[in-house]
Amino acid sequence: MKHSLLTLTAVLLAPLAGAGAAGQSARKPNVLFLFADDQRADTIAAHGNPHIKTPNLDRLAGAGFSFRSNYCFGGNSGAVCVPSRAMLMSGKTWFHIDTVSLKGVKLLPEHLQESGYVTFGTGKWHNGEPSWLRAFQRGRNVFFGGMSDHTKVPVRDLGPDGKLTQVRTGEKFSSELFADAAIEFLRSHDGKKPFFVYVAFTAPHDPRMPPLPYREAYYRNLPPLPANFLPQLPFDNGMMRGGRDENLGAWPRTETMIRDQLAEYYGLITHLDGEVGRILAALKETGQAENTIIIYAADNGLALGSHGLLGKQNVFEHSMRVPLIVAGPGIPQGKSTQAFSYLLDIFPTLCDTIGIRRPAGLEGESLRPLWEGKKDRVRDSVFLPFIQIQRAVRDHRWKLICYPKIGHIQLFDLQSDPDERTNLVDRPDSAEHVRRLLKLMRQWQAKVGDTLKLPTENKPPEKVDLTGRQREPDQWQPEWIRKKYFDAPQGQSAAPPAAPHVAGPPKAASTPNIVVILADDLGYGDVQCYNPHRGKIPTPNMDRLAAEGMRCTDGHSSSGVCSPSRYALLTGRYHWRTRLQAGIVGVFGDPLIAPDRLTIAGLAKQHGYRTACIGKWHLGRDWGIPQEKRALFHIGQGSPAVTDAHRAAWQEVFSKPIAGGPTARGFDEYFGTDVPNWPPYCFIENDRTIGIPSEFLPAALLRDNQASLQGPALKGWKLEPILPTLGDRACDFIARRAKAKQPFLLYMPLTSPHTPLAVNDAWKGKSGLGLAYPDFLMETDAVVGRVLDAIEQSGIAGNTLVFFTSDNGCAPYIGAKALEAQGHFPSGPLRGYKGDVWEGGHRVPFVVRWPGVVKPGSVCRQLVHQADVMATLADVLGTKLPDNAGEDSFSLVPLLTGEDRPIRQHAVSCASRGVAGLRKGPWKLIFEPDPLAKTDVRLYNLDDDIGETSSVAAARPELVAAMKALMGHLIADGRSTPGAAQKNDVEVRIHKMGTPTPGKKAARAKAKRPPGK
Ligand SMILES: [Ca+2]
Ligand SMILES: [Ca+2]
Repeated sequence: MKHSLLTLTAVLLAPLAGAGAAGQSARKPNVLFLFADDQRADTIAAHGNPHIKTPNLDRLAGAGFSFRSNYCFGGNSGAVCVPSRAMLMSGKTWFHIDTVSLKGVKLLPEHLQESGYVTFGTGKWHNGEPSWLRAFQRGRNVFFGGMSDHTKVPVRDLGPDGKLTQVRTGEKFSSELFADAAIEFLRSHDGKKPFFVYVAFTAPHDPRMPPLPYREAYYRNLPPLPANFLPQLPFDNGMMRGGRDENLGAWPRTETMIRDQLAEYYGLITHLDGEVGRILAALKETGQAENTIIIYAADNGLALGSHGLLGKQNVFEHSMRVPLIVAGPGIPQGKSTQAFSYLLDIFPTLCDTIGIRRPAGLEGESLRPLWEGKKDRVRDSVFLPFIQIQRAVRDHRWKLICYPKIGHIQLFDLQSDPDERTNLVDRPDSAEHVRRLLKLMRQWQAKVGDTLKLPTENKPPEKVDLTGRQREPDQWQPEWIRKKYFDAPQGQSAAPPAAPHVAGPPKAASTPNIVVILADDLGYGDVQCYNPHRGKIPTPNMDRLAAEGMRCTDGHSSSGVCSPSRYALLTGRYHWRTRLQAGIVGVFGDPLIAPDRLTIAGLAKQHGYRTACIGKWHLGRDWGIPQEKRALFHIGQGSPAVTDAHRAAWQEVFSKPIAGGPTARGFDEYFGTDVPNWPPYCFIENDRTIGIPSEFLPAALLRDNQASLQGPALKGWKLEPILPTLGDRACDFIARRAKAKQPFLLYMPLTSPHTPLAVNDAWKGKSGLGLAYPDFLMETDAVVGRVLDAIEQSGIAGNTLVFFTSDNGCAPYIGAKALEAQGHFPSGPLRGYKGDVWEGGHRVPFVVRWPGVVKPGSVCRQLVHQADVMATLADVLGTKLPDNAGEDSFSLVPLLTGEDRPIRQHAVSCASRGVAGLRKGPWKLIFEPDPLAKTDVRLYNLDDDIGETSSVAAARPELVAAMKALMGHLIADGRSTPGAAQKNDVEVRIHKMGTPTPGKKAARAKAKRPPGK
């Protein structure tokens, strides 16, 4: 029965596959094996790295099955490539083979040849010529060795006589050279036999010298430090006395050096990715894709700053874990497994998948049952033996590393500590884990014949410090790398060649005057220079400031509304760490800034500054209103009659100082209106109202985007004088303080172009757009101009650092649609308006002018946040913030001094109703469900989709998971900058607010109302 079925199958398939013996084997799938050199497992975008671009590998991952816990089985040499490739090709561990020559062992390509395959090789072979000649029948651009200058690879071909040709120098970049050879083979293949094509790239192995555009792209957007970055490994893991990999950068490793080397490493990978794309395209073009198994893997990982290391000579995850993707007929698409696998499993896996016998003695397992769903694991643990100096074993949660030479043991809980940062070995409750894992390690040793004696107890290692140790570049490093990483003074790395430097950094501890102008509800597209094509309202003064300074195009407020954004700007801490999870501080609300919280004003005062706040506060005060009299203060709508009870209560409260305002939060002086469209309708100077409110506003002032809420007002209070009066006061302060020897900080939160849209006569109709808002915006711009003039005329412009920004986007209710109908788009290219978690809610104009430091007319495209003003100020003053201040603040000084690299890896900005948006590089995750896509969050790539039009959350589950985890950390740590963890004031809910709950409607309605208390 079995026999006849087989015969029937053969007969049915024969006409499709051609005739004769060749036809018999042509039914077997081809194998295209793409093998990278020194590529860490975490360098594929689709596998959750938002900082690297690997579009072709992403596509391959989407079309195939990814092994996410795939390892190299250690090695017996510092040149890890040699044993790794030997184990791959033989399917055996390094204990049982001659890794250098592969003498006497059946190799994967040899075995495939015997099963009717034609074998073709290009690229790196590090196990000697005789073994290559056994493995391959065809070959072009073959490189024998470990490494070379990528632009001068010494290569050889397999001649028609079966011998290798003389060495010649490749004329292209290594990856292109090997891709060319593979493509040439694919195009010329006659299809008579199935092929095994092995493309062994030398990238991203050093020298890390990708073609210039590839590294420039990453210099502009430097990858972040690895989470487990250390300046040095503090002990000798057995490789600290030599080893060329570690010599590629000075000790201690610096952030600049590591991030530059990462940029260069990522550049090599992105370039390699492009060549992979070309090969896959050729496979498709030639009609062979359908019947080809594609394997993508790398021989070993690399440290690149992790644990203070640069090499792969260690058994940490970053160095032993490698990518493995398999795609092809019968293999599920876009799926992955966390089951443990090894590179040496590939040999038996291919035998199993192709349907050929596996040679005796293979030590790996077939991985086919994993993608078929027949097994969820092929082993329960992973053993990583490295020479005679390191041994590691891991299970699904715990990892034990032994350093037998120094008796040191490390224990990591990979579940809570995937980056292997905290050694738990000396904790009392770890003893059981250590015992169990040592036993497991001995079982592995017995299985492979490893006789190395393991330590049984941890001996604290001796401290090692390699600072200043001499290093020599090897012959393959190109001139610019020698210059950059070897000629620079020890411990420093020269600047990346592509980063422009326009001016020297400020002197340590300089004391410029600081002016922060914060517009209110000014949209990203409302400022001409931000929206030259779709902005129709002249803003010559704001444009002039930008022309004299730096215009940031990716600057954000903490929220889409007033109070929360102001909180973050003044404290350098996200507002959502406070009670204000949604909405704004309500009418006559309590102070949002805690009395002991450091503000930018408090910091400046500590350094001898005179500090002033002139404008709208909206961060609460201790108004001293007795609970039972609150109704007499917060009246709402309409124009009721004023009673004696009203007047008496107002007299009582407004005749006393009002505590908890600006002068209690670091400002020496204050003048302004608390919130111009809310009561009390009067000016406040320092902690006193100017006059005692005794009337209600006339009804006419509560319409047409004027005042919003009825309440106590001065008799005859007018809304139009508010803005010009603030301008007068600011100019007066500047002129007064310019004469003093003391530096000053002026925080000027404008009341405009927020409502009341109280345009003065001189500006009425100026915009020609027939609406109050554009006229009011022009009036606002003129006030900014007056303040800039005052700085100029006082002779202090050269020593004054000016920030100009807005607390949130344009309010849609000021007539946004009518403006858009006339060609003015208040949010520019962005989606949404004030209040939104969309970019239009919180991406705002953000300009910095600092003559002599900031290059005039420069544009900064890096992610920045208003919370950054705090750390910037500290940096300028040459001081360090304490752990409990500016927890979410990153210094802008590198950007101001002309560096072009990310200063922050992430930023959070929320909707007024609380919903959080998390940025990480170009990615933005919104914690709100997308009902159409049925995802619980939305994900946008702002590089490609600035208008947030199509969520890619469904397609990027791993990135979504990584960003959710990041949000969890930012919340749990109480900070997003390095430093001691801090407590949030309340339980943070901004990442849960988008999730529907029974009480959601009520909560939304509450958040929409100005929340009173
Ligand atoms: Ca390697
Ligand atoms: Ca606002």
